[in-house]
Amino acid sequence: MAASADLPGHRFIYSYANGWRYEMYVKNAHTIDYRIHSGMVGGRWVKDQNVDIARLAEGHFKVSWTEPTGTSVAVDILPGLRRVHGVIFFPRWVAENPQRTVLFQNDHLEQMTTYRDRGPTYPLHVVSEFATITFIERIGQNDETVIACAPTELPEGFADRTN
Ligand code: FER
Repeated sequence: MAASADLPGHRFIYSYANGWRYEMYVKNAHTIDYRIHSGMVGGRWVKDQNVDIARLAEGHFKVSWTEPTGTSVAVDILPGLRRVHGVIFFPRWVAENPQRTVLFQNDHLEQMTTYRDRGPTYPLHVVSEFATITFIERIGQNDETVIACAPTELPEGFADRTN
């Protein structure tokens, strides 16, 4: 991917240093769809999460947002260097019961905000990790077929592809 290229319309698969593997499709300038292939909340997937995208420099973007669960995330993506750095701020209730968030979140939004409002929120569980981008694909914006099933429903080896 050219260093000057923009994020929207791209799919990234990346592995954090702690072993957690994530897939993000930047659907457009303010929306992502994603799947979590492994890690504390492996199996979770989300469409139409509103995000802020800031271009910090040529080839360096920061994507940040707050989930309906109360989890906040700030991810720096450097496609040309195949590098990511993510900071995830989990509320205490997610750290204590991560499996409650392992689902297709769009079908359970009310349940998630109910958990969020019940808490406990603090102390936050902060995870700060570097990741390596293992797969980049330029798809185009607003394609609803890119993230359209659970990680468990994908063909064997889907997230293992490298390029
Ligand atoms: C990421 C780190 C965390 C990411 C999503 C999350 C799509 C979401 C975490 C959660 O809500 O559990 O790099 O990319």
